[in-house]
Amino acid sequence: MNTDTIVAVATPAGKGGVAVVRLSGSEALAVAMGHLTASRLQPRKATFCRFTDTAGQLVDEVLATWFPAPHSYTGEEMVEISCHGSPYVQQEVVAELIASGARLAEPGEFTLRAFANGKLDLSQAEAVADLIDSATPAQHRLAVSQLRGGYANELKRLRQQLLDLTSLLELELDFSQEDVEFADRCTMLDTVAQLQSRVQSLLGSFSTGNALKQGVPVAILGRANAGKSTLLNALLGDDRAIVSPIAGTTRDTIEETMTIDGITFRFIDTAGLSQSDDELEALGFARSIKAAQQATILLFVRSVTIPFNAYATDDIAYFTDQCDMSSKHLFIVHNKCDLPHESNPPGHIVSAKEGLGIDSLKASMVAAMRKDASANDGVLLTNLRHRSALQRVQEALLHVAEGLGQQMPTDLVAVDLRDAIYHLGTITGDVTNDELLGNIFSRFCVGK
Ligand SMILES: Nc1nc2c(ncn2[C@@H]2O[C@H](COP(=O)(O)OP(=O)(O)OP(=O)(O)O)[C@@H](O)[C@H]2O)c(=O)[nH]1
Ligand SMILES: [Mg+2]
Repeated sequence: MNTDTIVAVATPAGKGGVAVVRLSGSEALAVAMGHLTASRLQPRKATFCRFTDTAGQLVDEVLATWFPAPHSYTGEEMVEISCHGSPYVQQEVVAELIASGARLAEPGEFTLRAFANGKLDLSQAEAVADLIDSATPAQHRLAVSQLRGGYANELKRLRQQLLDLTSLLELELDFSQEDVEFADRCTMLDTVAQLQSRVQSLLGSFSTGNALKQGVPVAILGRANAGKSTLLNALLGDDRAIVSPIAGTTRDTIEETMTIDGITFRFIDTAGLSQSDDELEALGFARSIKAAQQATILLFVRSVTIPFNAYATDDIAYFTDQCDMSSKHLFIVHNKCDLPHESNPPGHIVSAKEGLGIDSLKASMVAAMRKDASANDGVLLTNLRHRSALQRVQEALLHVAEGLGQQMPTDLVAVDLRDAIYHLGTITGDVTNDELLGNIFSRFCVGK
């Protein structure tokens, strides 16, 4: 691990009122003091002074703050210099500090050092990147929960339980000559089953977590002319898609995002089901199926002018049969309610054209996602890397359970258990390697 002194602008590139230049490393204070007119800096107190170049010329008037190790973001000696946000001044300040012995930081290097010094675990460091990227309240809540919340605690608890189990098994191995069993195999199997079910619910929360992070995919499905494109436009409050009385107007999927009550939705208008054997339509329809399979919410749109039992249920089954519905919501939308119609079965009654029932449909989608998000005590898996690691943990736990169930020798069971701990450790960074760290921290910007 490098401990040389690094420097970078922490604020966004470009012109601004103020810019913050950060220094971290054992020489941070010395390097900074070579350019500051203050006689000394007090710990964690901003000092107003001048920043001069090596020739003693004034570069800017600044505020400098010293964060003595280990009470800083990185855990190292740090100095933050707030200067005026002119690109020229920022560049000069950084160049001068480099001339005095600092090195330009790599992307994410400050956070990497925070991780290396035990200030954050790896999943928390990743949450910092998500927090910086978050643009909606839902994304922000997920990042904050991963940074300081239930998710990190849940991982810690899982790890502790796995470690407890391992130490029991290892104790047995130590006394293997004496043929004693410290732990009753049934109790151990019970514990493993509990662990499996916790990992399973974390894995199960991924589709919700990922949807909230990336935008909840909503597929607008149904027959040609049902009013799907009109509904898309009504939801967006915008004339996004072409609408016409000709069946088969929409040939390709059209996607548009919108944030409602803090949750981002990705609405996907699709080509409608039709009887024709037009080749282009068939291609478009294959995409509709794919949109349905990838969606979290399916809006099945029908026109109330065609009796429900005439076809609609078969159409719905046509989509749902091709999807794993266990983590999806199906909303039936009875459209064109401004026209004369028979009474409708349960569902949402709307007129996309007149804008009737649209707000209540939106509110139901928001409510469905809020409910999903609060399941599993609000602990949601959002990170693809964590998901594959947890899948490995789950495989290893399955082997542990089999081993215990089949009275396998203790040392073999212990191997699988260590495997589970290993994979869990890759999430938190208890186990790590340079390639993994490189992948994660290269996502950051310079200065974080
Ligand atoms: N009266 C009434 N007409 C509607 C309503 N919604 C859609 N329409 C009309 O129904 C026709 C078809 O609407 P679209 O939105 O193009 O239907 P679609 O489901 O996207 O059709 P395809 O793209 O061909 O699959 C158009 O003439 C719309 O004006 C509604 O709520 N009330
Ligand atoms: Mg359409």
